[in-house]
Amino acid sequence: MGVHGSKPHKQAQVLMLGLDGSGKTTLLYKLKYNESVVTMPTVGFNVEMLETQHSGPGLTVWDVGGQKKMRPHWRHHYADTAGLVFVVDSWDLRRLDEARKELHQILRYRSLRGVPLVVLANKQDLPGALDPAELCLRLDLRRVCGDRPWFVQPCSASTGMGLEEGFRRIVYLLKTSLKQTQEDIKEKLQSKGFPIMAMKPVLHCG
Ligand code: G3D
Ligand code: MG
Repeated sequence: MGVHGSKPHKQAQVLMLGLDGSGKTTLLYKLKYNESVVTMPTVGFNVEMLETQHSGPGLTVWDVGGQKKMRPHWRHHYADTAGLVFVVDSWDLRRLDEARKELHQILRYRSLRGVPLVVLANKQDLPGALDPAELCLRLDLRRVCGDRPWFVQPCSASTGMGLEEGFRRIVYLLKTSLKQTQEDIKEKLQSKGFPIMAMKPVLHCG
């Protein structure tokens, strides 16, 4: 991929969620500016546009505050979300259960049905951090994701390791699931007696 700051012409909305302290803001700015920033707990949200190569859609990434009081606001972003990134602090075993519950609750929302998910297993630079396979088990991802396209990417927002791969993966899943979505729409329209000509592509991926 290669992620840059200039404005691309096709945009897909990516919602980045996770508990407070999991590293969302750090990784967004590491990815965008290759800079390590000193973060404060995010009140509200940060939003950045990331450009992708190979004719993929540009990504508008929403980093929404993860503190308990902020979480009820997450759902206001669901309707426009094309892809979901859930960031986990893989080192903080005490909060894994809380992360699992929040993630499961998010995935139950109707408007996020079938939306691709990338779990970023962050803080891999810390000794004792869970690896992706362990995290996958602890978050019970296989069961909760069902048919949803999903992937677990190990990363470190401190070093930058795995960040581009994670967002490249969401682009890949978006392209795949968009094809499915187009098929779903086609089926729905056909079943309602609409001609296929009435369908416009939502997003054109090369
Ligand atoms: P949030 O936006 O999800 O709430 P932040 O999380 O980006 O504010 O990060 C919370 C803390 O985790 C920050 O430390 C940040 O430096 C640290 N952090 C984020 N990603 C990593 C990582 O990959 N590795 C390590 N070791 N630390 C990380 P402080 O000390 O400022 O609270
Ligand atoms: Mg933050």
